Amino acid sequence: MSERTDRLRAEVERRRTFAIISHPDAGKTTLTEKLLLYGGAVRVAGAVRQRRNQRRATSDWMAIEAERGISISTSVMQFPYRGFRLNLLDTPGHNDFSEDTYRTLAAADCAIMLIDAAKGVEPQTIKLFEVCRMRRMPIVTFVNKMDRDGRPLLDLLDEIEKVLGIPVSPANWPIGAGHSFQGVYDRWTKELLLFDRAEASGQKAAMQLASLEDPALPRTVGEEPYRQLVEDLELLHGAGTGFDHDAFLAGQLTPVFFGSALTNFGVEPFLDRFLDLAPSPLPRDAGAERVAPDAPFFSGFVFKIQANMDPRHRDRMAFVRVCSGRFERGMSVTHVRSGESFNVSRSVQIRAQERDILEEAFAGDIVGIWDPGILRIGDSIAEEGTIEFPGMPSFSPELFVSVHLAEPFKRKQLKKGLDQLSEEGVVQVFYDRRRLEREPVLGAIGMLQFEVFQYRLRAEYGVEVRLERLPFVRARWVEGEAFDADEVERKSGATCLLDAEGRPLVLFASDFRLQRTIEDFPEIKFLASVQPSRRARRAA
Ligand SMILES: Nc1nc2c(ncn2[C@@H]2O[C@H](COP(=O)(O)OP(=O)(O)OP(=O)(O)O)[C@@H](O)[C@H]2O)c(=O)[nH]1
Ligand SMILES: [Mg+2]
Repeated sequence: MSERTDRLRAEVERRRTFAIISHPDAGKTTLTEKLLLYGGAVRVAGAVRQRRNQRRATSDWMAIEAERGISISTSVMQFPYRGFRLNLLDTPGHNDFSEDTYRTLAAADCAIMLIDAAKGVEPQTIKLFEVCRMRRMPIVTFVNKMDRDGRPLLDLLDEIEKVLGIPVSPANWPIGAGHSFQGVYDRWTKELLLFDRAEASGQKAAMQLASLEDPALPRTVGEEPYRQLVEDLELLHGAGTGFDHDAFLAGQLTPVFFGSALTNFGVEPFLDRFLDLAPSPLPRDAGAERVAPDAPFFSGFVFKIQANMDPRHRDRMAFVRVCSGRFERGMSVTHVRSGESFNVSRSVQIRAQERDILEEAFAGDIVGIWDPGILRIGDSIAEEGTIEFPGMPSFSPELFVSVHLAEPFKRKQLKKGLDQLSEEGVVQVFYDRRRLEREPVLGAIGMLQFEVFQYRLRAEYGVEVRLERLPFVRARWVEGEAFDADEVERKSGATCLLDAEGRPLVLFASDFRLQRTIEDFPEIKFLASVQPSRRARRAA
């Protein structure tokens, strides 16, 4: 027993599970790629914005991502480094895909927040930071693109503190910026790390250790960068916030690192320090219980579902964040919502779209399992069938389209695609109350979601659809015995539909209409978000 507990503890200790977040284009995927490079998981890092015949980023593997050079869904990557086991989640920055990012944050224990040195704190970064703060998640800041001329760094730090309202503590400091960016000074070890330009950005950048006291240093790095570094360090010494590890773990202070993911400068020292800073998996709330990561039973939850990741095997994979115990291939687990048990005969470790058979996993790990047809985002699975982690809410969409099939005989494929893509959360799907599946309505937060839907429907299901914009801007689920869809439609001019679980939802053409309806029907509750219903449903 105790030997088993010791093993569990040791495995939990060496796990680090983190998400990379930021506004679009700050360099999350590029940094991911470079972390994989240093972790030895890829030999040559691919350029994100690929040109024809060039490699592309491991984590932006969907065709539409490579085409556009943006990430549209979270990629999961696992790799070992220095005895640690890393689970990295590369999230999409675009606002239209923010629900995917929110769900991913539930599976991470800490976050790396990227700031573009030239652009500073951008709107989407603020939103994501707020989500992390709500979860009291520790955040490490990486100021990226130091190879470009950016803003004065002290101003930038000031902006992070003011806009995000979190004290910053620079862990290292760059020497030179833009073309002259050549290294970082580690404020904790008091070492200066100078980088050699790599042959190509796909290769590691060699590093040399130097001392600030070395009289030859001004000559090596240039008089001006040297003078600036000494001056900045003095300023920081006087004014900078000291580092407090507990405050960091509580999400009340963020250490800041500088580097350039593109040229690899600063990536390695960042990774080394990050692993020391980042927490290993912590206990998690499951209803009234708190589940310890080294508890003697396996438990976890699904935070993402994706089908057709590998065009050769059209299958449906659920991404499970392990929260406790030891997961073992072939084990029998209970699907907590339905109480049904199933055997996890196929489980994989994921690296973007590549998979390796996974025999065992521990708290913090992300495991890919084949969905036996009952799993939904937010579902818990456990060795002991009573452990249930908080579900993932659906938020009411603000954009709506109706779906029209170009070839009527493909109705069956359309239905398959609709079911799958809505269960993945690509879009939400709603049905007419009377004609049911005839004319589905799609809901989304952003237009790009519809594009992805259309693209994937074509690529993965061979179905061509035309989408027609509907004039609604708000939707609310309704609760209350008194709800009578016909009456609400008649009186408020709204439209009532059913969601995929058969729950009524009302669409409004304006905020004014919504307000009026709320006033007209005081006995009905209008909800902007809902938890998945407890009812188990078997996918067709
Ligand atoms: N100069 C410079 N460019 C960089 C650096 N890091 C990334 N880039 C470039 O910035 C662009 C966006 O990089 P991505 O890594 O795709 O950004 P992202 O944050 O993953 O973007 P989304 O996933 O779409 O939110 C690409 O053209 C990169 O080559 C850097 O350190 N320096
Ligand atoms: Mg990306």
